[in-house]
Amino acid sequence: MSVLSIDAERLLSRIRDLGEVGRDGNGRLTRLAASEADKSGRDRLVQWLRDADLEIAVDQIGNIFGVWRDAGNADKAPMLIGSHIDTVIDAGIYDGCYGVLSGLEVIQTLMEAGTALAHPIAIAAFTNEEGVRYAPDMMGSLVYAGGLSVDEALATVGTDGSVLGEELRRIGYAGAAGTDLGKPHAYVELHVEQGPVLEREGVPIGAVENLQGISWQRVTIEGVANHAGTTPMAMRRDAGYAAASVIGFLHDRATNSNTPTVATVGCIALEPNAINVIPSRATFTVDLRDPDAERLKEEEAALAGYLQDLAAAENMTTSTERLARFEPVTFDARIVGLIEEAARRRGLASKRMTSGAGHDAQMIARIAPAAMIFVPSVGGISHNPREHTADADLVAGANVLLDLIQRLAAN
Ligand code: HGY
Ligand code: MN
Ligand code: MN
Repeated sequence: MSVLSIDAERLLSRIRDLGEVGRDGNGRLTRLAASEADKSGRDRLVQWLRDADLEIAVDQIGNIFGVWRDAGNADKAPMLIGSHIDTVIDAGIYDGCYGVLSGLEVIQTLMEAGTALAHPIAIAAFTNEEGVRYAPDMMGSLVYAGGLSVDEALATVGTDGSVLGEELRRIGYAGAAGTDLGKPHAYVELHVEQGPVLEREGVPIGAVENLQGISWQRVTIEGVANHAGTTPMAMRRDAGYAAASVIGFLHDRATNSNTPTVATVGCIALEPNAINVIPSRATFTVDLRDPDAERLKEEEAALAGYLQDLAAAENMTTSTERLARFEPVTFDARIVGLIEEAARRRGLASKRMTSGAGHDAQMIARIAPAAMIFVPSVGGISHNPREHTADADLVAGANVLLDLIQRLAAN
């Protein structure tokens, strides 16, 4: 197999270019799923797919595909390279976009080299990977893998009251039924690590062998509004205080657990949200994660028990709504080994690791052999405008992807 290399400048300039699409007046990058900003990012990607003469398809949940087939492999299952281009709020420029644009770069490099492969190569930009506006996250790839019906997904109501299906129609990305590439031959996702491990150990390539379980819930606590000045402490049914005690419970339990369990309350709202009114209601999200399926269940049960005790002790009512629940996933051992081999052939050290973040790969692993390649995140920072990966690491990761795809699509 000839040792090709990607066009580094083409990849890096597209990452920077897409990273400017969807910035607000304060320069913050936010391309929430099916928003105007997401449309602009999608349009930019589709233009690059068109410029590369790829076959373009958009399915009913708005997943975008670019496919390179030739006469020799047109009827074979595609080798799929994917990720996402939607972002969180005030995001960095690499999360998701790096994997999609590297996939495009790999295809163009192979096309330009006239490489003949046994399988078509396709890239996917999956809809709503982040799940910030519409839960659950990884929604587009979950629908593609058959884990959620497209009708149910399209009917999802967002945090802003919008309906996903209507928004996809509004931005022009509600694809036709039957636009389906079918089960991929295999799936690989290249992604920035978003954590501290590779940088701390000075290793340029992560061969991701598994991904932790994810539990998202929305918790509502009902107290009683009352006067902030006249109500003695013993008489209060303060939903704000109750929410704070849950947050403290989750943080302390995860911190003191000596396990990889992580717990996050990322959204919270108090009603009536007035400086001199004891909150009558608190609504907040709980994100629990653990690589061990049993421990994740234990964490969910511990939260449920705490809420029950709290309600009794403080004379309040609590309720929970499940927003997302995904079991831990183990990736394809053969592909993980090929990632290590591809890194070694390029003189790059690699490390087997677990993904702390959710990714589209965990959904596609339900229908095809799948694995992920990580590259280091500076300071382990992500979901933050300071997210950064060195150009050399970005290029190295894309070249390992290039070699791996040639190997996987060879037969
Ligand atoms: O939540 C996650 O881990 C991913 O960024 N959607
Ligand atoms: Mn991502
Ligand atoms: Mn993300």
